[in-house]
Amino acid sequence: MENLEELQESLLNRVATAGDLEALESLRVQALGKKGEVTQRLKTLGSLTPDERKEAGQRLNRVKEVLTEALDARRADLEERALESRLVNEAVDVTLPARPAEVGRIHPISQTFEELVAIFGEMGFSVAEGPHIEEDYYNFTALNIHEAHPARQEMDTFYMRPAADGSRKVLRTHTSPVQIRTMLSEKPPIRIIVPGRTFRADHDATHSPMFHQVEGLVIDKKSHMGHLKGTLTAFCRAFFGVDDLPLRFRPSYFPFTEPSAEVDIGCSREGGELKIGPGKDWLEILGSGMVHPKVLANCGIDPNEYQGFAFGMGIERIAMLKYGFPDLRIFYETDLRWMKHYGFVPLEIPSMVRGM
Ligand code: 2U9
Repeated sequence: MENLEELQESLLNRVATAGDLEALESLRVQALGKKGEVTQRLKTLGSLTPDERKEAGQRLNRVKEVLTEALDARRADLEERALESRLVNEAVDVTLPARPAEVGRIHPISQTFEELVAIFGEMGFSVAEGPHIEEDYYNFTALNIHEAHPARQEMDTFYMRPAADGSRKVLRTHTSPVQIRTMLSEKPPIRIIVPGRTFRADHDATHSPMFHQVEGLVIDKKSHMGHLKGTLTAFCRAFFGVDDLPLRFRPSYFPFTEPSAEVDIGCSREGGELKIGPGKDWLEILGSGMVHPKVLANCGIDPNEYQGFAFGMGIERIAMLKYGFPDLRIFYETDLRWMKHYGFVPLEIPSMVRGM
């Protein structure tokens, strides 16, 4: 037992220099495990005289106590260091932005599209879509546009090469053929908007050979002009963000609606600047009317049982009015500097709750 002091010192040294929790545990087993150095010595106590045993036992137990304390302290120390190093290595910088700043921008036409969907969606409309290359029947005939109607002339319409049977498809001149397809495939009540590309042979500051329209259609047993006026008033007020925006309904003519009305919104022009809201002037914004009974009949809907209203407007036109673009050609120039300035930030999706 003479070298007990040395043993204790050597064990304490090894505890102090154990580099990690694993080394410390193996040291504990070497000293205090079943075959450990201290345990082995405790086992030899039986061969001593009672007095020697008492003294040696006390000393050995003291070594065991000191060693256990040192092991516990070192373990706590190593655990704390391991935790600290994990905290450093796995640190998350909560001051970093959640996602990188968006570089791309939403085109004003797409933004206007989303605004239309948000406003009419809130009113219970769903969105319908259809082909750009259309049968003559769906684009014209079913809509009560007769063979001799000026809209059918080559001057206004892009025709495809004739098929073997002489029939010619067209690039749709409005989105109305989608409403025809919907009425043919779905039973009323119907409440849809149809935003999309349309094509007409026209090109100047306010016309483009490809432009976007949104049309709407409601078919039900008791739909009437009052519903048409209410729907379009609510839409224009929400879209332009003017609660008291006045609307004027002027009698008009379209082959597919009867009666028909063109709709103006109030505005004022002061110092060359256009302001949308109550004022002295009016701006034409959309066309509308009650769906012609012949059009309903063409789609297998009994005009004696059902009636409906429809409307249509140019998306470029309403975007130009709302955001103040003077010339629509800029929309198609794919000018990135313009997009950076006039484009909209992604994820700021328009909604009736969050605003347009
Ligand atoms: C069906 C029945 C009726 C859609 C309508 C208008 C009036 C209209 C123009 C506005 C400017 C087109 O972009 S524009 O040149 N549209 O004035 N559109 S009513 O009426 C329909 C459509 C489909 C089955």
